[in-house]
Amino acid sequence: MHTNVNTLFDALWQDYIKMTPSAAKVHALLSQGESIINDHIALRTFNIAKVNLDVLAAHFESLGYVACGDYNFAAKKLIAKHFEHPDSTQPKVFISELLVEEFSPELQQIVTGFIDAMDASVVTADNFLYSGRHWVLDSKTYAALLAESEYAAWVAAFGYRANHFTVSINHLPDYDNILEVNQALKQAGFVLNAVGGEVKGSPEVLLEQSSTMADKINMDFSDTKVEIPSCFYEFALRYNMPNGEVYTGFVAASADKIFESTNVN
Ligand code: OOG
Ligand code: NI
Repeated sequence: MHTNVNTLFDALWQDYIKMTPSAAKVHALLSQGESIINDHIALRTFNIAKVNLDVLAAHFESLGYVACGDYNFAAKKLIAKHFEHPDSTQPKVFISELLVEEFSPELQQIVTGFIDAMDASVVTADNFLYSGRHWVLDSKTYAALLAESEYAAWVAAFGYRANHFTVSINHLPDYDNILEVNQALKQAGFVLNAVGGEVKGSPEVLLEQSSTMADKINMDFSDTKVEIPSCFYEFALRYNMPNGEVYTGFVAASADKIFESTNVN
């Protein structure tokens, strides 16, 4: 486990920009040399005891993070929690887990095989949250998973690492609203996730979000290389609650669409 929040996020970021070359460019475009505050990052996993949401969360809880919200995505067959740090300038963390038992016996067998192949010590190692994949994967197995669940295929291919970082628009000096951010991104040639509209959420639900479509990388499967979606970048603008405090939760209906930023098509 890491002993310092900043070194953990630095390591997650370094891994993330290797998987997501466009993120470094987006970061440069929006920051204009200033620092960027991350609203949150997200991680994905399977709900198998050795690697489930709680196992990932323990790495953050040991640094002072506390579970704050529960989310359910029935159609995608996954659940999620978000975690906050007492220092509100630290990124929130959104962790989801796939409900493996709700899928076909074939998918269950494939995923169980991956997790069985992992040494138990891997999940408590300092670097677990940016350690990537711990199993052999061929392109046919990836395709079989993809046919049932984009999420399952993504975790199978990329393993343990940040799925996205999220720019806090509230802390961007040069932008007042999410439409301006989206416009700047599109003008620079980045492709936004348009599922359900480019802007997810509204001032009424106290959170507006947008995201790029994931970069495509040439994945080295055990049999061949295939271009597949890796990770994406998200942008979030938060509004104040009636009591004057900023809303710190997530919005399931919006999150449901954000997940699709790693869809193959
Ligand atoms: C998480 C999608 C949800 C948000 O901010 O609502 C999310 C994922 O794609 O793993 O990040
Ligand atoms: Ni997110």
